[in-house]
Amino acid sequence: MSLKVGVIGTGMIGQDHIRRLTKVLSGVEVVAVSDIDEARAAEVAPAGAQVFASDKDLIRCDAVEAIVICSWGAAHEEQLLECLAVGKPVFREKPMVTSEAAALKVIEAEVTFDRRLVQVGFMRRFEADYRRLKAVIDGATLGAPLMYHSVHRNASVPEGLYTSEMPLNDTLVHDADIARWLLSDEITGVEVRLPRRSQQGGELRDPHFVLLHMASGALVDVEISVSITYDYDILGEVSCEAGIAALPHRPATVVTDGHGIRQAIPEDWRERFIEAYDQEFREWIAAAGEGTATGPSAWDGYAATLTADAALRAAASGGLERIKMVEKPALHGAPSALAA
Ligand code: INS
Repeated sequence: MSLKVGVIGTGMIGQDHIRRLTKVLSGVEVVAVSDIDEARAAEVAPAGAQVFASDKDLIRCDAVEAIVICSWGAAHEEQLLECLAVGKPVFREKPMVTSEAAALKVIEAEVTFDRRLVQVGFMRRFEADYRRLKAVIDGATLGAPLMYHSVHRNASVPEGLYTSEMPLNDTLVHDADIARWLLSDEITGVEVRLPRRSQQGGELRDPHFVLLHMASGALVDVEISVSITYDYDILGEVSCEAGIAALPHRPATVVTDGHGIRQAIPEDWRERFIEAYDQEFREWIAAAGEGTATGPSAWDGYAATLTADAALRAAASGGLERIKMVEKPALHGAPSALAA
């Protein structure tokens, strides 16, 4: 039997997920679609799917068993709370919400429901290379992780849509989440340095150099470049006490010609993380079919929101901005290092 899914938000990532859910994955059917732009929703809705003008109606529709939210901005909070109110599993693209208060409301609603329903779209955790890297760190053959170097380069970002705060509250959240997950640690403070400004970014402040302080004392440095022009380049290397573990370069055809020997790099995140997104949804479908959620949780969404807020403060203050988390609910796993 197929899981009957409603998709809210049919922009770039929403359309990519509809393609994935209808053409790539099995055991799932997109039965409803909604968007503030109803015409666009109608255009991209798979044959037979109902098109809703209101996201609330889609969430409450009896034919919809689980929801995928890919909408933009402040609507997230209300949509998530609505899914939790009706007890339907929900996949929420990152960022989960845009304020600490909203994140806490989502956590509280899920704890009250007493079952995990929310999965947040941190797709890197589903990629085989990141999973192998984590297995090496967890195996502890290299000793404790001391530093993680994360490189996050976008060739360009959508003009007009991608605003000057987004390197820190939209792009950085991936590195923050993967650092917490790889090192099994929490972020306690954030510093941001602004290097010489790139002329390629137009009005945007680019690049950013971010330092994440972890509860264990490990440090994570992150390069965020969003106008690097060449391609979508993601790198990661963990320095441990007795060795280094790094992400491999993606396999690609080796081309030799008059310009030299080279291998192509993916153009954008849809191509770079295509398998990760597929696996993320495979696991979401399996859990949602059981009426629950696994993978990145509302707690992880909360941690990302706090990191983004601290990073924005740090960019303004030039100093170290501390993060203080509430006590971690049992529903979201073992108490964090910060809970005490
Ligand atoms: C996208 C997406 C990408 C990230 C981009 C961001 O929404 O999350 O993975 O590299 O910077 O704007």
